[in-house]
Amino acid sequence: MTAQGYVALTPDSLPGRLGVLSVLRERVGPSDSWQVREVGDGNLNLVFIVAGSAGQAVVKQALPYVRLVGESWPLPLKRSFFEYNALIRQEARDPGSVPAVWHFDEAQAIVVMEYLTPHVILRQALIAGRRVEGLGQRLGEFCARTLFRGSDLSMTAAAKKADLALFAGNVELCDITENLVFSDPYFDAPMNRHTPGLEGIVARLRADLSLKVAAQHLKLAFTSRAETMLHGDLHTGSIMVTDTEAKVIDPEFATYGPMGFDVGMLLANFLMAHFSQPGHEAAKGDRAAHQDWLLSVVETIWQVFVAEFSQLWRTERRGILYQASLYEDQGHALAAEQALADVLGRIWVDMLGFCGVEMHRRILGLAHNADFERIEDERRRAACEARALAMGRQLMLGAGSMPGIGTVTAMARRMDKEDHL
Ligand code: SR1
Ligand code: MG
Repeated sequence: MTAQGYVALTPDSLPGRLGVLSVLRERVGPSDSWQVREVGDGNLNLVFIVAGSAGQAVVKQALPYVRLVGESWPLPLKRSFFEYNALIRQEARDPGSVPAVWHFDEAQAIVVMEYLTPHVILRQALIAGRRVEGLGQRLGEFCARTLFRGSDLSMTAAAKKADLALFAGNVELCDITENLVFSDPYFDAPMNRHTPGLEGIVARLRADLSLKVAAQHLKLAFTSRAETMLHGDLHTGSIMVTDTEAKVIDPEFATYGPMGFDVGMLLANFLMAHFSQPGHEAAKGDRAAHQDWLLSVVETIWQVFVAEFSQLWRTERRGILYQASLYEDQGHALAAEQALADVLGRIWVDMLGFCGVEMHRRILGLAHNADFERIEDERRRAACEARALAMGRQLMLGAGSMPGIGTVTAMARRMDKEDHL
């Protein structure tokens, strides 16, 4: 027990401790009917599925340390508070995009929410070669709606500044991103690891001075440009899917940051899924169609993001930035369109850089992706990872001169045929 009375749940203790919650009794049934399983496979938290006579629920509880590493790396329970606050904002900004939150207990760092079924983690579906209908559309909309509506383009100045202050407290989770994403991959940091066989390309990347500079420019953007409320960890392990639906989970890394961050992280994870596919094929080329589909999702996410963001710009721009009073109301609607194109152009360049840095850290840093890790043959895994590393470098250094999303997917197709080891 901590000083504040926090105690980690176990499957045995959960019914006795949470059975008093009326929301759980109504949704799941009386606690003597509950079956509890701990299913958390992420890097940080406990996740329980509670099944009873009336239904099911998820109980997520933060641990006071990083689960992936152990008690030697303490991590504050307050991340649960940021997750809860991000979830309710995402629901308001893009209704139906996240699981319904039923209860929050700040002292115990517990969020009780809807159990998504028959959903699975998107990353596992992509590794298995499964497709999700409408995935790019849904994720593009989610990014545009949450990023636009969480910013000074939409919020009142007072509400935005209050949220800026609230999420500024998420110091320790931002610190993880600041170190693990933007710095550790570019030197021999203690927690780094990589697949044997990558030594040559790793040495070249770490000796690439322009790349180190680009990574720190991106870190500067992340730490200083509080443009909107980010999900903060939008990878394919933070999305649950059926064959036709996608929901976004796990926004505990939420913070105010640059618009391009979430989209960049997301596209990076689809590009890594693409590069990992040859490692999962049973016969040569049997994942080619799946690779094409993954790249089509990359294109759709970006295209839908642009279309939806533009639509919101034209219809919901009620914040303090680029006011209609300055443009449309003065007969200068064209200037508003010019400003939109400029803003999207900046998001595009940022997005490509964040995309590249995420591809590097998932291969060179502490927290790797199952897409690659699941490839047992190390030589094969290294060959796939080397292509992703090369593409990440190209995105970070070439971000300012990439004309469109088709260039990105064309580059991924070309690099997939090259040997970068
Ligand atoms: C120590 S936490 C490592 C990673 O897991 C989370 O999902 C974030 O991606 C973080 O960077
Ligand atoms: Mg997570």
